[in-house]
Amino acid sequence: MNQASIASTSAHILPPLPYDENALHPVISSNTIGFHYGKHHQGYVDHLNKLIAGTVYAELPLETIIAETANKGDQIEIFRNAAQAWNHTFYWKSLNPKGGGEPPAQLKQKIEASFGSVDQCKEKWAAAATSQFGSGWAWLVQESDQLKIVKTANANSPLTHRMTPLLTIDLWEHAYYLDYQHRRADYVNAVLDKLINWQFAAENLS
Ligand code: MN3
Repeated sequence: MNQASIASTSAHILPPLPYDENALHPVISSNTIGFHYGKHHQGYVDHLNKLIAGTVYAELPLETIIAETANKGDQIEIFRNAAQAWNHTFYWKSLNPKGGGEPPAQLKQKIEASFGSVDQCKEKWAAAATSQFGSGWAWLVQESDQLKIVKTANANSPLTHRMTPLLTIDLWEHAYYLDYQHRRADYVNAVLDKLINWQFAAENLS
């Protein structure tokens, strides 16, 4: 096998979107998805492949690259692109055209135990999302038997803090600016009410 074919077989690929680009309309437009998935997410994957070619990270799964480059100052570009590639795939799965509404029963019980009610969970999530200064992510996570809302800056992930991500909302301006401009709270609340994929969260419970 020559070098070129080794590189092409080990390269990370952009996973397919779980729905059509226009499926999240009117909460998130196909215009936003086209740039966000087709340019930003693709860009992180392409940049990652360039950065890891010929390095010790070249053959490793994405999660391993994230774990092994987190908090290593000299590998920060690899970490950022690997984490952004992972975060975006997780974000697309966190949304569903038929999302929102009531969580499945077992998840709902855990939400009520941790936050009081589903509404209180969503309020805390929206408050974290709107108070994140600059770019980042707002997550529903599981830490032992407790559910929590955490926010991370830039590419950072709960994966490297021993927490299990259940759902995420992208807070980078490219996620909402074409549709909502500066109104991040409107984007976050619309996602929580109409798109959030509670079924996916239930599948992620450990
Ligand atoms: Mn993004």
